[in-house]
Amino acid sequence: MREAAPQTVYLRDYTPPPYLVDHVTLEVALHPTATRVRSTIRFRRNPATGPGHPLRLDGEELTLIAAQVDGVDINAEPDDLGLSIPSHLLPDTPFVWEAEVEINPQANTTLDGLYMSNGMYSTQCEAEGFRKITFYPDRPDVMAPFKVRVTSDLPVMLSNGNPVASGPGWAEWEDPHPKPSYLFALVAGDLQPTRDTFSTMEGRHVDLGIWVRAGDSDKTAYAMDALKRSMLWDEAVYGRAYDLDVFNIVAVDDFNMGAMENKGLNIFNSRCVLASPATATDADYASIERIIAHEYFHNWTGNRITCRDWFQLSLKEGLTVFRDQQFMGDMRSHAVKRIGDVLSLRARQFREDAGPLAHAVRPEAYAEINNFYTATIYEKGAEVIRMLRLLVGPDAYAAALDLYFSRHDGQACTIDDWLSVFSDATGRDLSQFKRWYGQAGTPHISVTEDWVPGADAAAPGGVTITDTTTSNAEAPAGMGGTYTLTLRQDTPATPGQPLKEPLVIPVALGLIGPDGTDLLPTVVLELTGPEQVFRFGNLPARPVPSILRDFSAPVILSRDTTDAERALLLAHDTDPVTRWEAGRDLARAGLERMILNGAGPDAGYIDALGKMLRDATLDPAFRALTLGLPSQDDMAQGLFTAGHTPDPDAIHRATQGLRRAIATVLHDDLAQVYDGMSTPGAYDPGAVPAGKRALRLGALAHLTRLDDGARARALFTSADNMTEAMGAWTALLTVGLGVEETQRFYTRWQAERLVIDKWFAAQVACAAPDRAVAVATDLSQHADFNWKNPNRFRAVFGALSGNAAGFHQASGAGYALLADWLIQLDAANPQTAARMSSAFETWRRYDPARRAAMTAALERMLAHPGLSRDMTEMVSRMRG
Ligand code: 0A1
Ligand code: ZN
Repeated sequence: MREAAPQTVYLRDYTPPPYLVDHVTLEVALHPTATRVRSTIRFRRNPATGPGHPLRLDGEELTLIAAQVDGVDINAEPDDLGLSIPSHLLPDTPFVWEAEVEINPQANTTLDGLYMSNGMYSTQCEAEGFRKITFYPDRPDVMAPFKVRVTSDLPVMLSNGNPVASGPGWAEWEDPHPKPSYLFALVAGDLQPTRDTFSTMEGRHVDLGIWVRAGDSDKTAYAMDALKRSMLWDEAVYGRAYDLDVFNIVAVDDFNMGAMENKGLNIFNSRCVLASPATATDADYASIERIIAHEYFHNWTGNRITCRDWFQLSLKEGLTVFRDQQFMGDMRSHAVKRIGDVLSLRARQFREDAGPLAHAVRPEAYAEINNFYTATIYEKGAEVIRMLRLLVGPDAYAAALDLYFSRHDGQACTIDDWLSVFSDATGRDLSQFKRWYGQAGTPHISVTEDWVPGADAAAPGGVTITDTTTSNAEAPAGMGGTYTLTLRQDTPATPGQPLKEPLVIPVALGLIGPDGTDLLPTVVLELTGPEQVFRFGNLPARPVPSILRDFSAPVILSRDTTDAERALLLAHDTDPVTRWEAGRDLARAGLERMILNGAGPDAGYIDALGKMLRDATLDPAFRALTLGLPSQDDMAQGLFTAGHTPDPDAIHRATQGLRRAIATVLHDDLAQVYDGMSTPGAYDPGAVPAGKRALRLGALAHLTRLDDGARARALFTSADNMTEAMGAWTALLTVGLGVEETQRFYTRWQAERLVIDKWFAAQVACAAPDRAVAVATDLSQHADFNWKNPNRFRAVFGALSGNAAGFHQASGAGYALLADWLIQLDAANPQTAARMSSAFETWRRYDPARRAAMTAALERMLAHPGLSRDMTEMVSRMRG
C-alpha cells in the first residue's frame, strides 16, 4: 500500500520532461506471483529543458533485479515512488536504459497496474498504473512507440498495436504510434474471440476481435455491431479513420471503471460489453453502445492527441463524451438522448458542483489524480464543448476540429491549445469563454420579464430583437407589443473560489403565443455580463418564453413561472427538452407544495400528464420520460438550494403519495398504454421498441399499486427478455411485493454474474426506507457477495447510497454501514472506495442530527490507520 501522506500536485508547477523516449521494448514473462518485466528504453535529453536534470523514473511496488545504462550496470536505489539517476552519470547523447523488475499480479487487489482476474492477466494503466509495471517517466507528455513480447502458458496474449509474431507460449506486438504509458495494455488468458472485419475509408483492412471468457461468446454481438457503427460514424462525421490493422476489445470481470481506451486494445468491464436479450436490459444495451463508441472515439481524441498533464484530462474526456453524445443522438433519438444526458448531468454533476467536492473542469491541484475522473471533468467538460459548438456554429466547429487534428496529431496538448484552435479557426475571442474551464460551480440564471402591449397589431416582418447592452434602439412604436427579458447570472462560491466572474452563456430561447403557436423560433442569446436586457418587439400578444432550449447551457434557471404557463409549454413547446422540462417543473412544484405545506397531489399536473400519456403522436420514449418524477435526491438538492432543510422521509412520502394519485386518477390511461404498447416478436434492443417498453413498464410501475401486482407477476412469468423481467420484478419490489419473484429470479440466474449484480442492486434500491440498511446488511452476508469485485460491491452499496430515504435514515445506520464497508474496501481497492465515498458529499444539506451522523462517519474514516491517499483526499475535501 502506498503512503497516505497526500502530496499536492499543482498545475502551476508543470515543467516539461527533461528526457524524452524514442522507443520502448518490454519483455513480460507472466507468472501469478513473480512476473518478470525486462524493459529496454531509448532515452534522449530534451533539448527544450537544458542540461543537468536527473533522470527520474516512477516506480511503485517493483522489485528491481538489475539495471544498466548503455549495457553497463548501474546502482539505482529506488525509494517508494521510483528512482533518480543523476545527470552526470548519463551521456549527453541518446542512451539505452535497461531494467529487470519483478512484480506480483496475484497480490494486486487494487486493479491498477498488472493484476489477475479469474485466472486471466489484465492491466489498467490510466492514470498512473504503468509505474507498477516497470520504472518509467509515467506522465502523459512522454510518448513513445512500444514493442512488447509476452510469454506465458496461457493461450491468448494480447498487447497494443499490431501482432508481429507468435508461437507456443509467446507473442509479440508492436505499436508504431507513439503513445503515453497510460495507454499501455497487456492481457493474457484463456479467452474466446468473436471476430469481424472493417474496411476503413482509407482502404485499411482491420481485424476486429472481442475477447471473452468461455461461455460469454453469446453476448458479444451487440458490442461488435456498435463498434462497427462507431468506426463508420467517426469517418463520416469527424473524418477520422482507424490507424492499426487490428482492434481488440477484452472483457474483464474485475475492473474499477467502465472501460479503458488503451491503444488498439480496449479493456472493458464485462458489464459494459456483454449483452444478450435474456441477461441485459434496454438501458444496458444503450450503455454498451455508448461506452464502445466512447472508447473507440478516444483513438483520436485521447490517443493520437493526448493530454500534456492530468490537469488537462477534460481535453480528452469532455471532448470524447461530447462525441459519444452526438453519436448516440444520431443512432437513436436526439431529444430522448439529450433529456437523458440532462438528467444525469443534474443528478451527478450539479450535485458535485454544489458540494464540497466542486472543482473546475480544469482543476489546479490534486493529491490523487484518480479522484478526478468526475462528472465535472467528463459531463460538464462535454457541456462546455456543446456550448462552444452552439456559439460558433456547426460548420465552424467542424473546421476547428479539422485544424485541431492536423495541428496537434501526435502531441500531448492542453486545454489552451484546444481553445487556440477555435479562436484561430473562427477569429473569435474566447478569453471570457475560457472561464468555463477555470471556474467551478453551477451558474444560476434568474429571469425577470416585462410586457408592454402594442398600440397596433403586429406588423408584417416578424419579431424584432434587441440586446440593450449592445444597442439602445427602442422597439418601433405602434407595432405590436414589446416583451422585455432580463437575465442575471450568478455563480455561487465553491471551495477555494469565493468570487466568480461572469461567464459566456448561450441561452437558446423561443417565444410561444397564448394559443400555443410559435411567435419566435429558437434564437441564441449570448449572456456575457452579470445582467443583460433583451427586448422583443412587434409581438401580437404576450408570449410565454421557452428558455434554455435543448438545455443550451449547464445552468440552473429560475423564473417565476405559473403552473398555467408550464402546462402551456408542456402541451405546445416545439423544443422537446424545454417541453419535458415544463412537465418536470410542474411535478417539482407540486411535490414541493406537498413536502412543505402538506398539500395534496397536484390535480393540474396529473391532468397534464394524462394528456401526454394519451397523445399517440408523441414518441413513446419521450412519453416515458415525461412520466418520470424528479428523483428524491434532486428534490433534496432543489429544496436546499431554495433555502429549506430537506427531510428525506417527507420527500419519500410525498413522492409515494403523488405516485399513488397518478395511478388512481390515470388508471384507465395507464392500463390502455400497458395493454396497447406490447412489443411482440423477437426482442430487438433498438431505440423504438425500447421506447415502447420504457413507456409500458412506466405504466406498469403505477398500475402495480392498484392491482396487487397481478400484471407485474404475469409479465415476470412470461417475459422473454431481461428488460421486462426486471421491470416487472422491480415494480413489485417497489410496492413491497415480489418475495417469491426474488427467489425465482435468483434460482434462474444464479450462473449469470451480471444478472446477479442486478439481483443484489434492485433489492437494495427498491427497499422501503426503514428496510434498506437491513437488506444491504443481509445481502452483504450472502454467499455470492464478493466485496472485492467492484461490480458486486457497487451493486449493494452503490444501491444503498442511491436509496435516498434509506441511506439517510434518521438513525444514521446507513452512514455507519457504508463507512464500515468503505474502510474495509479501501485496504484492498482505494480507487473504488474513494469514488463511492462521494455518497457523503451532500452532508451540508441536512438537519443537525443527520449532519452530525454524516460528519461522524467522515471523521471515523479519516481516522482509520493506513487510510489510502485516495480516500484521505476525498474525505478531507468533503469534511471541508
Ligand atoms: N479513460 C477511461 C476511464 C478510466 C479512467 C481511469 C481508470 O482507472 C483509474 C480506468 C478507466 C474512459 O474515459 O473511458
Ligand atoms: Zn473517456
